[in-house]
Amino acid sequence: MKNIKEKISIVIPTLNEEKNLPILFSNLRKSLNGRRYEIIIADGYSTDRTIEIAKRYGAKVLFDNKGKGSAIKKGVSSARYDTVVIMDADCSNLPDEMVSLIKTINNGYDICMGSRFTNGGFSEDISWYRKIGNKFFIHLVNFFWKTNYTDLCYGYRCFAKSSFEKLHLKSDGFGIETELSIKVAKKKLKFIEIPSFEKKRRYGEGKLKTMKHGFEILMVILNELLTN
Ligand SMILES: Nc1nc2c(ncn2[C@@H]2O[C@H](COP(=O)(O)OP(=O)(O)OP(=O)(O)O)[C@@H](O)[C@H]2O)c(=O)[nH]1
Ligand SMILES: [Mg+2]
Repeated sequence: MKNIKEKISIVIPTLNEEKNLPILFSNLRKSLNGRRYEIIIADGYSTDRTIEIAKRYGAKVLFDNKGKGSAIKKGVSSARYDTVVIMDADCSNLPDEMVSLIKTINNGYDICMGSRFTNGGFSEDISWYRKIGNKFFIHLVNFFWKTNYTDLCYGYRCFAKSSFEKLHLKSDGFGIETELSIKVAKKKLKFIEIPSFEKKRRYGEGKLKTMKHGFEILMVILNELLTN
């Protein structure tokens, strides 16, 4: 009998990623050869051909107008399988790393976070000022919640859907990964980081605005400090 955890739901938030999707879908097919998986595109009402392309490749498409975090939550809640991967659409995350992410869940972890800053990880995509911001937030989180995270604001992750649902995440935007990391520590879930190589966005423009979304992430940390 096939192990049920071999089946994977891949949730990908998208906003105008028409040029990246064909490359991503074809790389996913190569990397996951032989595995059963579904792709869920959680789209923020793209105005380009993102939806047409996603449907052409057989992905399930959902819509959400609140932001990346909200789209991810919707995508995860519609996942058919208990092992869920979240990743970006811009070809920054390598599908070849997915098997290592999934293995950790098969081995009993609740969540596995890709890390660009642990031994063996790297980013071609992060600017020096975002790196400083990320480091500052990591130190805050590690200090307050006694964790040893080496990365925080990185969206290549795998988890058991049932564990994700226990966290009742509130963030609708780019604070979702930070809230997830903090709540995993608060709830004492079993987590692990593995090295990840973040490539440069292949096509199109990044949607993250450093100051605006940096502030959003800081608010997530403060809010988690003030609540149980
Ligand atoms: N549904 C939805 N997806 C979004 C939204 N904003 C960004 N995304 C998607 O979320 C993922 C991460 O966004 P990016 O713009 O790549 O953010 P980033 O990687 O920090 O920025 P770059 O390094 O410039 O690429 C991508 O797949 C985006 O298409 C949104 O408002 N709604
Ligand atoms: Mg990106």
